Amino acid sequence: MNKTSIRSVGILLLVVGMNSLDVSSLRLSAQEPAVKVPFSLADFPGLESECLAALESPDKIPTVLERIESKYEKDRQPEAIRMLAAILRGSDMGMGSGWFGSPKLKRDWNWLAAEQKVEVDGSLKKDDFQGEPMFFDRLDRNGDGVLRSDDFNWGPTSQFMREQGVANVIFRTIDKSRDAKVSKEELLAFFDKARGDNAELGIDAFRRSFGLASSGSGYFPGDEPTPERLIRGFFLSELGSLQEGPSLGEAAPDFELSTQDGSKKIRLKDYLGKKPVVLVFGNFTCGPFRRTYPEFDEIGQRYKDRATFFGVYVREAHPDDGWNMESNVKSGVKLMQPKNFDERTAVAKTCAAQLKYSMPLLVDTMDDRVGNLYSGMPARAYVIDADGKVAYQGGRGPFGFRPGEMEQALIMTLLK
Ligand SMILES: [Ca+2]
Ligand SMILES: [Ca+2]
Repeated sequence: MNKTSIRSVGILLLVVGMNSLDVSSLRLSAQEPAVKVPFSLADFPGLESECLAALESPDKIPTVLERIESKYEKDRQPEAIRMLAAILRGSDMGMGSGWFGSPKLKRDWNWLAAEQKVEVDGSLKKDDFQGEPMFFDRLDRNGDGVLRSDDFNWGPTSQFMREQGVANVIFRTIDKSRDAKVSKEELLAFFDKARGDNAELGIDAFRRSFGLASSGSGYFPGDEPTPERLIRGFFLSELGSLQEGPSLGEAAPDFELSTQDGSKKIRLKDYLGKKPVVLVFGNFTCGPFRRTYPEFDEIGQRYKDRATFFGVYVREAHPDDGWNMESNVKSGVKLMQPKNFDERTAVAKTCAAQLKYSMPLLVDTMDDRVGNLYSGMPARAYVIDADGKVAYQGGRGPFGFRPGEMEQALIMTLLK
């Protein structure tokens, strides 16, 4: 980080909201296969114990890698294989590593530019925008009054994403209560702590208060996983679904799930073919999900008359009997992986109350059917067109879980 970006940090704090992006996600994207490849653990008997044994004796790692990777052509590996290989190779878990890839979008800036009849490398002013002014304002991510390709770039090189990465570290440091809001008291407490014995806060002391230089892993102290923890979490689907979800343009797979209060069963099919449908997958023990969900809920309220929103509650990512997180304990979130549907529903109910869900929250069944059908674990967002086809599959959480990106996809669905 250079001095300019450190100086802009105070301003960013005021203007940039919270999302799930960590500094660790500012990495290059991995190569992804164009076609999804089916994956089943049944093809690899005994793989988990083989992986765990290889961690004990690292000279066995190449043998395990050979076993899993040789089954597929190099550019057609299923996401689960890429993830497992990344763990075995000791890769940092961040955007671009393992199965943390790009979102799938039916409509992007190129689509919008063609629709609005402007050049892809040109720009679009508000007066020339064909559509509601509110849509323009929401698409204009950096608020400079024109739409350009950079408003739609969610990749690691975009200036906006770099700013958000920095802003998130600052925000998380000051938001001691971890409720995704900075209060005046929290800001003053931060100021008092950071200035030390001085009356005012200088730039060096300000910068050092965030530990930006040492927060390379993106984890809070005590949260960084061991490779063994990652292997176990992988095979429990706590790191994420081993499946990849529907492709873009595919009919949204149907499901029926109960709401967290048990008041009704929702069948997806009954809501398709009218308005777009947005699905927001998540679970309470996923810290980035808790921090980010409020933004999804705001979007849900903003478009409540134009689209149908459902939350889907899935398997815990960080239960106390799995990859338990110190940061969860500090936030008062400590629970075991639910063993039956009643237990999962009880956690979903707590989640809905604490995060103030305004959209219905549906609870996935214990076989994780919908979480696997949509690859929704630990957190992920979808936009389904009014014709029932998948228009947006956000990247896997935590790194790909981006409310702003989902909102742009939804707006473009509504513009069509
Ligand atoms: Ca702009
Ligand atoms: Ca707070």
